[in-house]
Amino acid sequence: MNTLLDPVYIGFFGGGEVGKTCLLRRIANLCPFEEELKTDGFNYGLFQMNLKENFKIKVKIIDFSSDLLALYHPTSVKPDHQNPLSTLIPNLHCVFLVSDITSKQSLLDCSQWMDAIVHYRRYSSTPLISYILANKADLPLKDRVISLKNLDRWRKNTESVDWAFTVGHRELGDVDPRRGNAIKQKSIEDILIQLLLLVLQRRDSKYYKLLDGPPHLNFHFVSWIAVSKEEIEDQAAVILVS
Ligand SMILES: Nc1nc2c(ncn2[C@@H]2O[C@H](COP(=O)(O)OP(=O)(O)OP(=O)(O)O)[C@@H](O)[C@H]2O)c(=O)[nH]1
Ligand SMILES: [Mg+2]
Repeated sequence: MNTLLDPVYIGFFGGGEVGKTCLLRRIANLCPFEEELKTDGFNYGLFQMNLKENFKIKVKIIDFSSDLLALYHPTSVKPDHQNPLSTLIPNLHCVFLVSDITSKQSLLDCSQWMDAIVHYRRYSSTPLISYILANKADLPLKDRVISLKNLDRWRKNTESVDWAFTVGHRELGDVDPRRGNAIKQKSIEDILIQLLLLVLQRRDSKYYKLLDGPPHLNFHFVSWIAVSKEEIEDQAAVILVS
């Protein structure tokens, strides 16, 4: 008998052009090198994961445009007025705050997003796992302005962020430690698997225990929906129930 566990919701947040959409495309195995257009509202990626033979779980990843922070920052909307962020953020199990290793401003943008996330989750009872990522770690050392130390300091100051990693186009080759670039780097796929195991252990421990040994995770991309700013208010609610 197949058991379909409750979906896991993940959100990607951060400033413009840090590479959120490219990360999501990479997970979905969709043209990783394609020049990305600026995201208008949000992208929604649906995945399914099979755990051993009989457990399936839907993983829903939402990649929010950087523009939405200005539109729906808690200080720019009427208190308690429903908007796409107030609909989606309280239900997330995980947030990835994405910065760009070549931009200090991108860390400040993550701080602003985190403030908005904390605000919109103030009545939420869904436990949250959160990551700060410095993306584009494939770029040469001379272009980098964020070290893993900066990132970890940011994480500790923020208090509500659990993990810090650097990521970058794996396709461009692994970072060569002899060039002094060996800051802690993980592939986004490995990070995602770590996260899903955490969610399963914490939220679905009953099923996790039934798995005989560590699950072999089999991750499939199912579909991709791009939602424009015009459609966003209606679509946010639809995505929660789909
Ligand atoms: N070197 C390098 N460039 C990347 C990487 N990921 C993305 N880029 C480039 O960064 C630019 C922006 O990427 P997007 O994925 O569109 O950025 P975004 O965060 O979705 O931006 P918004 O939609 O404006 O919020 C593109 O030109 C990508 O090719 C990476 O890992 N390494
Ligand atoms: Mg984008």
